[in-house]
Amino acid sequence: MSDKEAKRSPIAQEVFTSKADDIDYVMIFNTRKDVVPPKEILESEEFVKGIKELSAADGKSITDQRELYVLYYWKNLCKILLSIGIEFKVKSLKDGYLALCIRCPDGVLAIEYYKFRVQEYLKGVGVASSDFEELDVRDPEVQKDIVSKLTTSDRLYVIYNLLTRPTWEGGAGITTENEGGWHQTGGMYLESFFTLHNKELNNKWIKHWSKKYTLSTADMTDIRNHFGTRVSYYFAFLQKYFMSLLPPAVIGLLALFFDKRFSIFYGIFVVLWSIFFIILWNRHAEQLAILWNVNNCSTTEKIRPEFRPQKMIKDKVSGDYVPYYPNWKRWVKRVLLTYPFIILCAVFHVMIFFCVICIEIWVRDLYQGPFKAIMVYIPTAIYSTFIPFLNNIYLGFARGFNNFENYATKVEYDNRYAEKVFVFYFLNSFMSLIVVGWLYIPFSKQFIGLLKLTPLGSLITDIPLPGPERLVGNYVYVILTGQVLNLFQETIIPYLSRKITGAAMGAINKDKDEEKDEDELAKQIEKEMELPIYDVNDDYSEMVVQFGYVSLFSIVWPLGSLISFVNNWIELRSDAVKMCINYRRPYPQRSENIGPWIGILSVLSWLSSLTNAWFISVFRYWEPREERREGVINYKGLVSTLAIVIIAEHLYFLVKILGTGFFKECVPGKRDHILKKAEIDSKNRILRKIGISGSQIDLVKAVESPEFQLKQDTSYGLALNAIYEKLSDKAIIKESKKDL
Ligand SMILES: [Ca+2]
Repeated sequence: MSDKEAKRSPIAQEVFTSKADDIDYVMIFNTRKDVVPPKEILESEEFVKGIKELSAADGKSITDQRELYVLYYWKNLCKILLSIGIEFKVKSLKDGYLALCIRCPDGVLAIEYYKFRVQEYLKGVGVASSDFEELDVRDPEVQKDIVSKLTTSDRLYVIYNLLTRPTWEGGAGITTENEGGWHQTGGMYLESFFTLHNKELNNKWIKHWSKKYTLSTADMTDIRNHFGTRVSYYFAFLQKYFMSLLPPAVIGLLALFFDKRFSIFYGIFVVLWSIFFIILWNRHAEQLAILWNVNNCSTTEKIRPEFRPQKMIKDKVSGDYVPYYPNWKRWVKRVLLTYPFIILCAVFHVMIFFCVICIEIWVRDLYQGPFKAIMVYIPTAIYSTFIPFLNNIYLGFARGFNNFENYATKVEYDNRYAEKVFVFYFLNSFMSLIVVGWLYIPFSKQFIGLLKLTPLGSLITDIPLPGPERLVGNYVYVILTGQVLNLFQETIIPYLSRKITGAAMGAINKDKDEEKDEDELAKQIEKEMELPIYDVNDDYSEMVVQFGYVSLFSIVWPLGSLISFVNNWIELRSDAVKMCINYRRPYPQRSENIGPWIGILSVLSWLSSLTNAWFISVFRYWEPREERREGVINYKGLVSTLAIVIIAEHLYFLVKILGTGFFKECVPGKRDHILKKAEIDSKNRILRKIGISGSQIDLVKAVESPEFQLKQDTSYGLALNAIYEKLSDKAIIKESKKDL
C-alpha cells in the first residue's frame, strides 16, 4: 500500500495548505474607477442615507463624489462579507487596487458544507449517502473533522457558492463587474474574483505527469480534487481520446504501406472507431460521475445573477419557491432567431471562404503569370485579415443571442455558447478540405470553366487537371501546421509575450518596485490578476476539431491519426502547464460529462460516414482526366457514388443503434450497481432508525398476532366458498345441456 501511495501524484496527498497564507479567494477592488451609479440607485433611500453618513463621518470630509461612491461600496462589501462570517485581510496593490484576501473559517465552512450535503442528498446529486445525519455540526470538534476531510475543490466550491449566492438565500451575493453591474457588493468596482495558484503543488504535479507515460483514473481524480470536475473531465476525456487513437494510428500505418491510397479497410475502421469511441467514452463519463459524486449535478446548478426569471413558482416536489422562465420561450427564441441567424452567418462565411479558396486554387494551380511566388500568399493574407474580423463580429452576436436566450445556470449558458461558436470552428477548419475534396477535384472541369468567366479568367492557361494528390497535400499541410501552431499558440507564445511585456513593464516600474517592501503575496496577486481566465471550452474545441480531422479526413492520409496520437501525448502535458502558468487558476465548477461537445462529436462521427464513403468511391479508382472522354461529367459514376454514400450513412445508423444496444444490455456497467446499492443502504439506515431491522420485515411476529389469524381464516373461508360455487355452476351447465 505504501509503495502504491508513493507512486501516486503529489496532489493526492494535498491538504489545504498554500503558501499564500491559506487564502481561499482574492477579490480585486479598483479604487480608481470613475463610474456613476444609475439614477435609480442614486435616488434610493438606502444609498442617499449611506452617502450622507459617509460624508458626515469622523470629519475626514471627503467631498469628491467619486471617492464617496468608492467608499460606500467598499464599506458595503466588507460589511456583507463579515455578516456571513467570512474573514479577510486587505492587501494594497499597485495602481489603486486593493485585494481582499478571503478565508472561510472552519465553523462557517463546516456548516455550509453540511447544508450543501443535505441539499445534494435531497436533490439526488451524487451517490445517496446520509452519513452526515448523525453529526452535530455545531460541535467544534466535528467541524474541524469535516473541514479536514474536504478536498480543496469541494472546499472552494462550497465557499464560492456561499460568496455568490444571493443575500436573500444567506450568501454574500457577490457579482463582478462583467456579471452583475451595480449591486450592493459594488460589482462595478470588483474587477475580478479568483483563487490563487498553489505554485509548489503545480510544479510537483507537472513534474509527476511528465515522468509518467500513461495517466490513470486516480490521476484524474486528483485533478478533480484540486480543480473540480469541469477541468478534470477535460483531462480525463483527453486521456481516453489519446489512448483510443492507438488502434487507428496502427491501422493507418499498415494501410499506408500495404494498401492503395484511400483504403477501404481503413475508411470503414475509422467510422466504426468514431462510433465506439463515443459509446465507450459516455460509459466512462457516467462512471466518473459516480466516482466524483456529480451525477445529476447539472440539474441543480446555481442560478446565474444575470438570469431574468419571469416569475417565482412553487416547486411541485420540494414546495420551495424557485425562479422560473418557461423553456418553450427559450426554444422559440433559439429556433426562430438564433438558428436562422447562425445559418445566415454560416452561409455568408461560406461564401467569403469559398471566394478565398477559389483565389487560392486559382493562384496555386492555374495562374502562370508574373510574381507567382508572391501571389501564392495573397489568399492567406486575405484570409487572415478578414476572417478574425468576421469571427469577432460573429462571436459578439453569438454572445448577444446567448444572453437573450436567458439561461438559468452558468454551465448551461457556457455550453450553449460553445455550441454556437463551434459552427465557426467547424467552417474555419474543414471548409477548405470539403471544397477541395467534394467540389474542386471531382468537378474540376466545370469549376475551372466557371473561373474562366471571371475578369481574370483570361490569365488561366490549360494545365493538367487536379487529382487526389492535391487533396492529400492540403490535408497534410492542415494537420501538420495545425497541431504545431496550436502548441505554439497555447504555451510558448503567451509565455514569451508575458516575458517581453513583463520585462518592459519591469524597466518602467523599476524605481517603484524598489520602494515596495518584499511582499510576496501582493506580488503573486498582482501577477495573477493580469492573467486571462481559463475557459476549458477552448481546449475542448481544439480536440473536437482534431477528432474531425481524424474521423472525417484521415482516410486521405492515414498517418493523420498517428500524428494526432503523438500530439495528444504532448497536449495532455502542455495543457496542464498552460493552465498552471498562462491562466488564472480556474475555480472549481462542476459538470457530469463534457457538456455540449459530446453532441458535436456525434455529429462529426455521423459526417464521417458520408466523407469516408465519398472519398473511397470517388478517389480510390481515380484515373487522370486526360485518359477519360473529354468534357462529359460521368453521371453514372456520380449516381453510384451518391448511392454508396447513402448506403454507408444508413449502415452507420444501424451499427450505432446495435452498438449502443449491445453495450447497454450485454455489458453491465458499475454505475447502476453502485447507485442501487447506495439507495438500498440509505433506505435500510432509515428503516433501522425507526426499529425495523434490515430490508426483511419480521414476518413471524405478524403471524402470531390474533388479527392476522382472523384475516387468514376469513380468506380461507372465502376461497373455499368460491370453489364450491364454481363447482355447482358446472353441474347446472351439464343439466342445461341435457335439456337440449
Ligand atoms: Ca489544448
